[in-house]
Amino acid sequence: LKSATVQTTPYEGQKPGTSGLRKKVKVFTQKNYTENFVQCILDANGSAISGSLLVVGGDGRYYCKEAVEIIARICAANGVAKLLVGQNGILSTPAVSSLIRHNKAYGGIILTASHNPGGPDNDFGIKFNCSNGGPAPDGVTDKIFQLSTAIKEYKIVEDLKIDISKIGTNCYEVDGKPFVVEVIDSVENYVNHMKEIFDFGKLHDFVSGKKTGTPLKARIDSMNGVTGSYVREIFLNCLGATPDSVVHTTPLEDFGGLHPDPNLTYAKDLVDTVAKGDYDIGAAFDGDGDRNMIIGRNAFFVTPSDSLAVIAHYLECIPYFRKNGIQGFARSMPTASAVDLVGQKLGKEVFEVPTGWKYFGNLMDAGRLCLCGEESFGTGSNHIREKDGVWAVLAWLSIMEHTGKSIEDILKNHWSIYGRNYFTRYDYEECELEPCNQMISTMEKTITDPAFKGREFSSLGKTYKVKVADNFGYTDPVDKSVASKQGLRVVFEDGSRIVMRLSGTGSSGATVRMYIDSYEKDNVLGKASEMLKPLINIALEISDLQKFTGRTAPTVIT
Ligand code: VG1
Ligand code: CO
Repeated sequence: LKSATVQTTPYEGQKPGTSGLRKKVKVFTQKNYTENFVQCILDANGSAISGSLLVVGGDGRYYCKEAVEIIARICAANGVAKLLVGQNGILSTPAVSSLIRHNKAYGGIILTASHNPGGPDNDFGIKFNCSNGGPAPDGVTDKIFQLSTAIKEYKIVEDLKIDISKIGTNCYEVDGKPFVVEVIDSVENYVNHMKEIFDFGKLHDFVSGKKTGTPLKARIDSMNGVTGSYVREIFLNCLGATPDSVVHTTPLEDFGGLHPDPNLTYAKDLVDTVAKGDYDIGAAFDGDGDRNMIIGRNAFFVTPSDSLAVIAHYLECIPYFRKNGIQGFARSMPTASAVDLVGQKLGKEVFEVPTGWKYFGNLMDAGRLCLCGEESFGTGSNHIREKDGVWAVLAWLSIMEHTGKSIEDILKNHWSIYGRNYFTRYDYEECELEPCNQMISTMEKTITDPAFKGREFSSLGKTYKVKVADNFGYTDPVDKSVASKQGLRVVFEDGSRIVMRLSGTGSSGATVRMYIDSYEKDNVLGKASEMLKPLINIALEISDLQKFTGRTAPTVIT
């Protein structure tokens, strides 16, 4: 086979966001659009690409298979030595991270728009991960974007054909050099990795009912996303769960029309079913398998911020942490600070990073971080460099097995020790971009005015006094790289916080995210929506959100 050089012209807007480039499928299918971006990923890595091993796969959404073929042809022409490709192009995001690490690959290309809907009229995405298995840092994504604004040509092997439906090794000769595509089982490596981390023997006895006499009553909902194949193997075959414990386990190109985002709005079917039925645990994942939602009996909701703190508290019941030790913890800035309290008690470092998993990687590589999470249903550890939905459910099952308690009792016990961070997030999706930019810049001016500090805001009989307010900036403790303007935050005297930022994962318009966090030492059994009402009113007042967006209510509340 021979490579060819194709002339092309740049496309605007190939700027990776919080987690890769995400656009409508129709944008990616424009002539040379995908080709340009893939060539820029390779070019951003310079000569290291020649002779390299890359992992390629995605969440199975519409256009994944076509994209795998394009990537293979371009990689072949650019001197990549070998690709590991998931069968049918299927690999969850955590599975790619694990494969990169286990195979000491140079990196990986992940095809997903995560929790965004799929199908011909919806979203697609491409993300590059580095040799540590984690999302490329800002320095690399900035370079990819710069290259995309000036690209003139890409290299491709037009005649390269691979059957990615068959497991096996395909060898080619390209420009006189060998090029190999190995199509691998999508789940095997990941499942083996989970077996090393958790005590599958104990979990089997707990889930199958050998320990307690009755099988665990679970409803694990893959929302027609990529986790289906992983969930069937792990929960049914390895842990002996009853067949009806898992639902929506066939990955579909359009996720069956579902919005594969595990939260109270888009996983409503799960929440309603668990609320009505007889279940000990309900769980859901997003399209690419890195997010998780955990609910208990009667659909008792575990906020992701609390989930992180509880796992931190019980880390020692997981063999991986007994073996490797417990380093520090971390959370993204908008995430409620429940885990900080566990860190304090255990004498561990706790880091606060900008939104997006890429900021955790350096700390993990430096041996300072073993567990981290985000309020956006992301939880994970240093076993890989992505958040990991199935891992989170296995962690929760380990805690349930270890304590013998229900999810609700585990949370109530946690709050009685540490106090409770009430938390909610309001999303205003698909707003007009310009007014949202104006809202953020106006609010930034307001809150960074020196007169703002010390101001008092009152609503529904509660008064909050401003302690500090800024646009969050972060200096990486390891490589000292700086990320500025990562979200507006107003912190009050009692530690309560309002955070406001624009989403970096949408494919059209703007999504405003408003995060409200309030800590109570003793009053821990209230209703979050009631407890947070005053602060929500104050946030709407300070931001003037209604005026700028024209919205009187959010599209999603969690
Ligand atoms: C959102 C979440 C963020 C998460 C990111 C990627 O980003 O808020 O916490 O890391 O999605 O998650 P944004 O910029 O839209 O707020 V996923 O599951 O898309 O890989
Ligand atoms: Co995701």
